[in-house]
Amino acid sequence: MKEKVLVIGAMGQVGTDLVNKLASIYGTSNVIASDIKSPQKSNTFFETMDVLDKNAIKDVFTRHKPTMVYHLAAMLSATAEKYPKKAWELNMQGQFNIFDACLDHQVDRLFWPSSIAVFGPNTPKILTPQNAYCDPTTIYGISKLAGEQYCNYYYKRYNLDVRSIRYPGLISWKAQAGGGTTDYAVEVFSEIIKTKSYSCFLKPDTMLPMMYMDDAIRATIEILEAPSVKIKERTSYNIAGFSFTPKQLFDEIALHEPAAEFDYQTDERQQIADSWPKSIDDKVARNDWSWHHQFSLSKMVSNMFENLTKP
Ligand code: AKB
Repeated sequence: MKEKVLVIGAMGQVGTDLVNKLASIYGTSNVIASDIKSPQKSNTFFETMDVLDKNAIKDVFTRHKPTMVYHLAAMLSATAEKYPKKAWELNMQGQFNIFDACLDHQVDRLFWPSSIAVFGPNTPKILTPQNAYCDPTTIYGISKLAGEQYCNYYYKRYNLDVRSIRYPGLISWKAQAGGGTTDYAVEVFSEIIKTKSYSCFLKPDTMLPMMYMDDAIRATIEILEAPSVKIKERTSYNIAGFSFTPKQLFDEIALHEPAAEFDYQTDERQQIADSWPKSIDDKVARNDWSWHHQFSLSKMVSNMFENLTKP
């Protein structure tokens, strides 16, 4: 069957890379990108759509008849703490609207992203297991934890084939991150290349689980392409790349830019980071759908410099 793929939240950090990759797999004319804001240019069809506007959603689904949907639109941890009610509405109501549209329009498969933010201060911090105790303290984490259960509910009750992974912090060069607690690990590259200095909003020893975007995109596509029987976890899967502290990342960056200078001015994001795991155990995803990461910290840093300094 010919796939039609709809990516919602296509202009965000994940969406930007995902749309390009999907276009190379399914063909540009079979990918529809959508976001609340319009891009200056787009290689694929583009639809401006607000996930809180049910009529607009119905219109897009009716015209394009997607067979696969990636619903990425959400407010991330740091911005969500500034606007908790708005974040709850966007993350939850947006999810309800898209899930219902997928049911109404008989979408075959749906991807919905969760996050390491579902974990909280009482979750084991080292190699956090798949089914660890979750007590998130951010509104973003609470919305993701509720959203995971909603995925499971829609799968069991309505047979909606929704699949999910818990993203760690994601590092990419095509698009900036926006509104997250792990954003320092993206911002630092452009700042060092531009100004040779970077002031970090987390303490030097704050270890967090991270992943290079190439691995994250591969995981996102692989989980949706896996045969349905392999997807046994219908809430969301832990996936891991590597973990590092700001100091470890900056030491690696200094190998590429010896003149780089770093300092630390912590803000409210430190508290969020302190509530999250330091590393993730992803053996369930490895066993169920053969997930494996490819990028290490040093390979990621080299790749970032290579791409960001290309003439
Ligand atoms: C954030 O920092 O909010 C995100 C995430 C870990 O989900 N990058």
